[in-house]
Order: sequence, then structure tokens, then C-alpha cells
Amino acid sequence: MKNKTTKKISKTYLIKKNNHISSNMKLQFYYHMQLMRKFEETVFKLYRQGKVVGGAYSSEGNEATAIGSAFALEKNDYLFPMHRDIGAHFVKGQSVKNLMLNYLGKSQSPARGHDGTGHYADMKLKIFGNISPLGAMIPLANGVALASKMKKEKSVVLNYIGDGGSSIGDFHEALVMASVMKLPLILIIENNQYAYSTHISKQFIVEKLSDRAIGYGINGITIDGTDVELVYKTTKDAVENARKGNGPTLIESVTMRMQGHAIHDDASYVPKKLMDYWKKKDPIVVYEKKLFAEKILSDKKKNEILSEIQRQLDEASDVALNSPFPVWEDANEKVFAE
Ligand SMILES: Cc1ncc(C[n+]2csc(CCOP(=O)(O)OP(=O)(O)O)c2C)c(N)n1
Ligand SMILES: [Mg+2]
Repeated sequence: MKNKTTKKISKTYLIKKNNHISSNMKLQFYYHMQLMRKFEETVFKLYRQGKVVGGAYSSEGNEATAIGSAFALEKNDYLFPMHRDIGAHFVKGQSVKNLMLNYLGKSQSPARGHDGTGHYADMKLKIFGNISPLGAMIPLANGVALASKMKKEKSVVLNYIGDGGSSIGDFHEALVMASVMKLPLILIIENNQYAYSTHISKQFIVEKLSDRAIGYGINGITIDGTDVELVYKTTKDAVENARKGNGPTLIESVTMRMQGHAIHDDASYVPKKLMDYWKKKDPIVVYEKKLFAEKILSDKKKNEILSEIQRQLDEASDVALNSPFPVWEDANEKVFAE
């Protein structure tokens, strides 16, 4: 019975072969994955210098998932990123300078220096800030999806959740509502093998987390989350489906958290063999090789891209380091809607 149902659902969900990706777009994927990694490396350096006021998380291993999926959105769509999706902010139009100001807790940042741990929102760009209690974002993403549907905006909502977070009650409740109301929601489970130090073998016994979609009667698919083009195409299909009014999709994107949970965690509990296996699947290294083989990337082009990223990071760090912190009188401002 289970197999039959799985077959039925995956049949309605074939990735379209005509989802063409131009050379220019491939270079954009590469640029953004590199930017995401280099940005976080810079944040880690600044953290060690005592300049970052909150936490520092690494998304190493998650670049293809965050970037490929965010590229499937249009300007009027909504993004609900998690703590491993900093690159999705950039794809949605956020500037390197603004996010650096945020991390350093400075007053001119979009968060006005009131947050330094990645809960960064920007309503103009339709980016909703990450919420710390795991799972709590999904019902909110539902709310925005419902509002958008009622306003006939034809926008979709993209939200992420970790493997750990997908066991929270909110996940179930939100998907029940999203499926019954046919909300334009795309939920990506970033299965990066660990939730803090807990391996997935201690978290669930289903073969694929996307099988849970069957219980809600919605489309579900599990993909290689280290393949940026596959993530893009899969998400694009789900986006088109949602835009047509066909309701939500659950995507399990399988990847690896290549560093500890955050900067304070050395991940010494991760077996070396497992880490070595995933190192060979590094999304950026693998994609770089592919683009070289397709003659889309050359040494010259690669150097140009990396220099441009470094230039932006140096400039953003400089501005952020030399900007003022918020004043205490500002603490009560903009707490409530005016
Ligand atoms: C409801 C809730 N419980 C516990 C935490 C503490 N916490 C923050 S991140 C995290 C691990 C999350 O793992 P996962 O969902 O797999 O995401 P990952 O960090 O691996 O990307 C935990 C336990 C929290 N923020 N919210
Ligand atoms: Mg995880």
C-alpha cells in the first residue's frame, strides 16, 4: 500500500526536462554559492575578533540547497529562511553590507542593531526573519501564504526546516492546514544528517522524510541537496505548481552539515568516515568542476568572481566595523506596529 501511494505521488511530480538553465544562470549559481561561503568565513573571522555580537553559524554543505531554491522565486514571492540559508537573502536581493551591519549589531542595519544572530528580516524584499523556536515559522509561512491567496497575488512562500525541526508538532499542524487549504507553500527539509549532535538515525525511521507528504496528500520528493541545478529545477516545479493553485510541496534536500552546529561546536562526535564521504560531495567543488568541464568557467573567470566577492566583503566589513552601535534610547522603538 505504501509503495503504491508513493508511486502515485511521485508520478505527478516529474521534474520538467524543459527547465533550461542558461550559462549565465549557472555562473550566478556559482557566484552566489561562493559568496555564501566566503561571507560566513568572514563572519567567523570577525567573531573570533570579538566583533560579532551574537552567534555565528556555518552553512558549509548547504549552499546548493539555499541558493538553488531561492533562485526559483520571483520578486513578489516570500522567503522564510533558516539559520543555514544566509545565501538565500542575497539571492532575494539583500546587500552584503546590510547583512554585515546586522551581524555586527550596528544601528544602520535593517535589524537596527537589535539582533546579531541571524533573525534578519527585510519586509521590502519579502524576507521574513528566522524564528528561533524550531518549527514556529511554518504556521507563520502558512499565514502569509493564506493572505497572499486571499489577495490573489499569485505569490508563493518558500520556507525551510531542519531534519531535527521537522519532528516538531508545528510541522504536522502546519502541513495539515496548508494541504487542506491548498496554500502556495514550498517547505524544504534540509536534511543535513545532524540536529546539534543527534544523528538522523536517532531522529526518525522513515526511509525518506518526503514520504511524510503522503500523509497530507501533497506532493513530496527527496533530492540530492548538494546539486544546485537539481535543487533549482525541483523548487521551480514546486513553485509553478503552487502558483497554479495546486497547493504545497514538501521537498527533502539531503546534504551534510560540514561544520559543528555553530562556531562553539567542533563536531568531534561526527565520524571521520562520514565527513570524508561528504567532503567529496562539496556542492561548490563539484559544481566548479562541472562548470570547468562545460567550459562555462575558466581560471580567469573564477579569479574575477572571487576577487569581486572579496572586494564586496572587504568593503562591507569596513563600513560595518566603522559604524555606530544603536543608542539605548532606541530600545523601545518599533517594538509595536504603528
Ligand atoms: C523548539 C526548539 N527546540 C530546541 C531548540 C534549540 N536548537 C536550535 S537549533 C537546534 C538543532 C536544529 O537541528 P536541525 O533542525 O536539524 O537544523 P540544523 O541546525 O541541523 O540545520 C536546536 C536543538 C530550538 N531553537 N527550538
Ligand atoms: Mg539538521
